[in-house]
Amino acid sequence: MTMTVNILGSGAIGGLCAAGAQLSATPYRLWPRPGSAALNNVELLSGETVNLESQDCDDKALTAADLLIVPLKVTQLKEALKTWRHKLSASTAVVLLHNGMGGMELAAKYLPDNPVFLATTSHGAFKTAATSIRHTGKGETMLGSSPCHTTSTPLNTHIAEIINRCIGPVTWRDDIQTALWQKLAVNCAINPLTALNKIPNGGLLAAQHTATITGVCEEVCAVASACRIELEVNTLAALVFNVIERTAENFSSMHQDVIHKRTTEIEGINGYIVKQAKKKGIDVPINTLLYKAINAL
Ligand code: KPL
Repeated sequence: MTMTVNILGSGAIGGLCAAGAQLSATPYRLWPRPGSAALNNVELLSGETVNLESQDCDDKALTAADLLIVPLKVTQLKEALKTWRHKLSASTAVVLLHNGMGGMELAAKYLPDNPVFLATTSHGAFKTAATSIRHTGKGETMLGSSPCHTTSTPLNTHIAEIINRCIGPVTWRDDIQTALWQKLAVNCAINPLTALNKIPNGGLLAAQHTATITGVCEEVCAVASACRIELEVNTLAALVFNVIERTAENFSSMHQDVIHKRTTEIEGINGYIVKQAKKKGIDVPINTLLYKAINAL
């Protein structure tokens, strides 16, 4: 059975998912946010443009034959899940795909019975206009089932296969939480620093940023450990620098949000570290500084 992929919002990552679905002949629908236009085209890394031909979005409820991909900011998630829970059957699979943390808890509250999956991607993309996306960096996607939800092995395989078509290559992670914390560290370091300094990701290779990046990694490790996720500082710092090198010419999503005066994802990124650190009684001065500096912009 081929599922119909339903993609929420009009963001850059949603656009990549739609292009991937179309190119792999997977039926899909784009559901723009009320009041905003649906995405129209995606420029691929090859320079070729995909004109999106989404199926009609009638208002019928989604079923087990549908997959809902939610590539929204974590700040938009609560409202979206509150609206969408009435349109889903309990067997509709849902994939949350966002930077930062907090999605799993919201899904546990608003979609407790659905098979929910968590994903994180390192693909780079941005909006060149309200309805146009450009893919700027090849990445990969980590996928796993939400520890707060029940999924089955055949469904896991099927969802991994579909996500692979939409925004692959996909690696299935039984320890998706660890993958999410690793990506959190990457975002805690790169996103606020690039936004505050108004530089592309590669600008962080300058020696003046090394101590801050390493300090962010140390703090994330300490908080992760208190949350029972074991990460290693040197490995984490190496990962962050690897992403900086691979995405050197890209502008981080937070930098773009700040430039376009959109709400940033700071709450779910450094804000999440600050909040967890407070609960656990850990000092995180660097993350706190970055969090406050972005909020002061
Ligand atoms: O995820 C990203 C983002 O911009 O949000 C990184 C990995 C930092 C790439 O720019």
